[in-house]
Amino acid sequence: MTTLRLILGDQLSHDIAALKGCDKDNDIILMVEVWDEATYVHHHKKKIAFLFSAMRHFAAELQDKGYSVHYTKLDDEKNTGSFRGEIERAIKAYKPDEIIVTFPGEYRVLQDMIKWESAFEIPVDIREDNRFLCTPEKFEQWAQGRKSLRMEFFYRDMRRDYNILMDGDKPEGGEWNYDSENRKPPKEGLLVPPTYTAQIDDITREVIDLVATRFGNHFGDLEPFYFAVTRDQALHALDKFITERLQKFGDYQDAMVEGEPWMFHAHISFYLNCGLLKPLECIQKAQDAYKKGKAPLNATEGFIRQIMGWREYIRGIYWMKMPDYAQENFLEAKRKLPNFFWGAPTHMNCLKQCIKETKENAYAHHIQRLMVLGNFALIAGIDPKYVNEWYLIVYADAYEWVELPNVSGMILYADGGYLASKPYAASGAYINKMSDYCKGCKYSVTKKNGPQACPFNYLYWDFFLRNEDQLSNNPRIGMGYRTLAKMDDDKITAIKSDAQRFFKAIENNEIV
Ligand code: FAD
Ligand code: DLZ
Ligand code: SF4
Repeated sequence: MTTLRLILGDQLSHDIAALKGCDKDNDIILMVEVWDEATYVHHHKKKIAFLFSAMRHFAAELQDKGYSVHYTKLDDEKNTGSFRGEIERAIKAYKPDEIIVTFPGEYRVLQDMIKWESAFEIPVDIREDNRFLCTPEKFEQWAQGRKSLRMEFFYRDMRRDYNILMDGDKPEGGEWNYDSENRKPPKEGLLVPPTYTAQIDDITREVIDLVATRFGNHFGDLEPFYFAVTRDQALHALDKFITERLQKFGDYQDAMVEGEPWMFHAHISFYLNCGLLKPLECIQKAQDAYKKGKAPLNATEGFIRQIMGWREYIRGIYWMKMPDYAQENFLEAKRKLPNFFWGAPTHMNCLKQCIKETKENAYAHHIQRLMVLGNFALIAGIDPKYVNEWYLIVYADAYEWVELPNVSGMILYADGGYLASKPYAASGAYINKMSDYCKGCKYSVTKKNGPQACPFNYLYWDFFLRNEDQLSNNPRIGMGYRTLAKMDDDKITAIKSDAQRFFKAIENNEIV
């Protein structure tokens, strides 16, 4: 009996479900680089190079372990360019009795997979993805009967279930969440350790050349390339975070500094999401550092909450709410994405820096994604479909299961508050407090109106004015509407006219 076992580009784990029970003498492992996956959105060049190199290294590791791997490279002459086409070719070549796959990370791929059994007339076993800490079924049970969901309660249950940072049945230190200690602005002369940098080997070099030739028109810088592409390297990157950055992760979690793209974050999302790292090992390493007195509780809890709480919660919402979630647009936002998101010039220094770093690294840290880029997309009323496409393209860690709820739910409030209790709208004052971007900006963050004023200031109020019907009855933003009610007519007129001038300028592709 021969089984064809398909491993996708974001399933690079040696204990992935599709490999369980593999008969090395008879079974074939199929891995394919396909044009369709690299171009259904035009992924960042660095993201494609990262994934193809990690796939090739993973295939070589499997071969070393004695598996028979059929690997299709992108430029193989007979490559059909799609999962379906490649499976069809493998069926002809190996005549398998069964196909085994692991549950994919995107709804569109699952819809295709579900049809393979009838299309190929071979049993297809789609196995649960064993790399997550909460199954979609368990999440749905947790969510059932709750009117609105809150990550915090889900996270507490996960801490209890996995006995992480627990002191008996109480949270370690007495609190579940130490976020109030995690909002320090950056101070002058903060020394940020460099991020992990891998050496380029022959496999990665070949992939970089391939991506340069075949995907030259995609957004983003291909080189310098420094991502880990094997599990060993990814484990080094994780250890480097635990020993060099975790200490300050909490304190400076929300801080942004010009020229410091990495700050004290972990830079492991790309490795976690493609399977090179496992969530529980990251959590346990952080917990061990805390127990040995090498990391404070606010940092350890904050880091663990991101992985055990947010990451699992986001995935639960995705699978529970798809396919409708992708169409949500509660605020009826319709504007196109301004050209500066693709690198055209802008005078807004915060956006310029975050987009420049995104282009260079296929990475921006959470607060840049949320409070600069996302905040702008929200208050400028950009259509969720364009914002989702952008985030899915530009970040090396982006797959729809994690990108879509973060964008539509967390930043755009497109789901009407299902995921987040209020829109994360902020004026320039927040960006000025948490970063040094405003120092180098053409606009004045203290000016509220007029051509010199920081656009975030008037767009913020214009956002609340535009969306009064949908938002004014939300108790968590009542304060904003009470402030608006006290503004005189001249102030309201100035806000609206500044916003109109700004929108007109971006529509005309003027530099704003
Ligand atoms: P750290 O800040 O060091 O956090 C540690 C880990 O926690 C991350 O590696 C990640 O696995 C997890 N994590 C933290 N926050 C979240 C979150 N909100 N959702 C899911 N996991 C989280 N993350 C992605 O992995 N892929 C995406 O496509 C993605 N898109 C995002 C879009 C927007 C608009 C926002 C606001 C956030 C998005 N995030 C996404 C979440 C978060 O920004 C990234 O996980 C994080 O910046 C990755 O960098 P890091 O590894 O240094 O994370
Ligand atoms: C993102 C991506 C890219 C760029 N290329 C491939 C590929 O050639 N082969 C592959 O198996 N996977 C690729 N991926 C990851 C898939 O898009 C991902 O597995 C699906 O989106 C499901 O999560
Ligand atoms: Fe951004 Fe406004 Fe500060 Fe300029 S002044 S960097 S636009 S927040």
